[in-house]
Amino acid sequence: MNMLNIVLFGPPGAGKGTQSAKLIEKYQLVHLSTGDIFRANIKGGTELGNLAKSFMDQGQLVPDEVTIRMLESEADKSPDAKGYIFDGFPRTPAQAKALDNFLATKNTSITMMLALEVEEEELKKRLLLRGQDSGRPDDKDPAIIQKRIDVYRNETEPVRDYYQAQNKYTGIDGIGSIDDIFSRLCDAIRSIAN
Ligand code: B4P
Repeated sequence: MNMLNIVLFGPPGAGKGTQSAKLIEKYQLVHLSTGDIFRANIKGGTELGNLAKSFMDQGQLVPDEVTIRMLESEADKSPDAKGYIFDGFPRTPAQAKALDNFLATKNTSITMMLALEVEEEELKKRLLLRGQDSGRPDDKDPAIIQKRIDVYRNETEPVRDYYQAQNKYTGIDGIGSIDDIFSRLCDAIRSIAN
């Protein structure tokens, strides 16, 4: 059986983490969130965590080399997966190329990119709201939130073109209730994966 490998894409606060939680349950996929893995390392006080924190607290991307190595070792922990949801990865074209090469060594590939589309004002609102009780330092400061959005526009948006060139890109309206957006994602998966 072919694996179902989904890149869930979108700006900070678009709902990637929120929708991933629902998708992994429905499709029995392995969830690989680079943001979550970094935060777990920060909590555990590991060397990787300390390095990641110095970038994340500034709203910057963690360097590609570190992120790619970490993602691959995390994916290797689930060799029998029916598929993966890549949440917050790839965030640069170099990460996207590395992911293609990595999956090729497993005789599989990305099935589709689903890109959540949400405008900037709504993103800022959601992140500041989460910042009130999540304990995430990168959600508390409007200047850091703006920096993350700028980094997304400058460094991450080209990843969309990378998948568009492979005919794997689908845009999804990311405004509305969490359940409505989830239905849109499921409809897209149904029409593409079959
Ligand atoms: P991430 O952890 O990926 O965080 P994020 O972009 O803020 O998105 P997240 O998934 O958490 O939020 P969501 O949209 O679900 O990255 C954090 C940092 O880690 C990056 O800035 C970077 O430094 C580093 N990093 C991670 N991956 C990296 C990589 N590959 N390369 C380099 N660096 C990397 O939700 C946001 C909020 O909106 C939530 O509070 C949610 O409840 C709310 N929400 C969701 N859906 C909603 C809806 N429909 N309506 C209203 N609110 C909604």
